[in-house]
Amino acid sequence: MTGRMAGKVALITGGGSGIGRAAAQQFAREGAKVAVLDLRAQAATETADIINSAGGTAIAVTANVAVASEVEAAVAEVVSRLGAVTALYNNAGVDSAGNVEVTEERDWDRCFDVNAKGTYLMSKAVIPHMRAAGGGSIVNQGSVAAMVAVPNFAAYCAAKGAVVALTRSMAIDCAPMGIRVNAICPGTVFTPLMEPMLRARGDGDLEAGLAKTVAKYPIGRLGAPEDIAAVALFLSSEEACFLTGSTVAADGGMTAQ
Ligand code: 1HS
Repeated sequence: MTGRMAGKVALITGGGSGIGRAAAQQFAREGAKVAVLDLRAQAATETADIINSAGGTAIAVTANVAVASEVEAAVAEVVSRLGAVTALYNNAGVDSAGNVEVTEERDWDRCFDVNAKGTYLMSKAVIPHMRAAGGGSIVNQGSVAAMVAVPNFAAYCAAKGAVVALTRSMAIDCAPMGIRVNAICPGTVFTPLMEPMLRARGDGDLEAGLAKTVAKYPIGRLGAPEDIAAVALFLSSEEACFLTGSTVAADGGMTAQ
């Protein structure tokens, strides 16, 4: 199938690597013009270059999603270069380590700033353009950690829970504007974000940490970035026109147990 995103302008945060890069490529392949936003300019540029070399249309923009002025400037740049954003994928995220007792305040704040506040700030900046364009789709990155407890991941569990609750809130507020808002709750995907957690779980041994983690997944493997990107693509396309306020588990059965 091709052209599922024809005529759309997609903005993907955390597009410089992992799930965000896979999503940027899939959205572009389906005809979207893609803005790849990342904190790391070089990573964003690399993703945009990959897409442009393959015949797609992409631009790179740099911003910290947790800083309002940077978000506003980045969205203004995207709108002036590509047009109104009609598909926003709030994918950028950071993790945390530790239970409540050992979590440092600055790590708690960073986790909420990027995961929860970043989703709020990006959506706040994009919604006026989306509404003026007649509607669109917002996909927020939740996590299985919003649905079940993950040991020693307190701030992350809480921040992702906030993202899922915010998704429902935005969905009902944005429905009259023709904007659908859904969340994906991925299970662990082997990306740079997850490597420290996996290593710690294996007491420093990445392979051991991976094996322990895979054992939690009935499907017998961790996710690939492309697995999650495909769900984001579906939710952003017209095929999902009756979905809003939904939380889609993309977790190989992890939360079905
Ligand atoms: C990707 C993600 O948000 C992971 S939370 C950790 C879940 S698990 O792999 O330890 O079961």
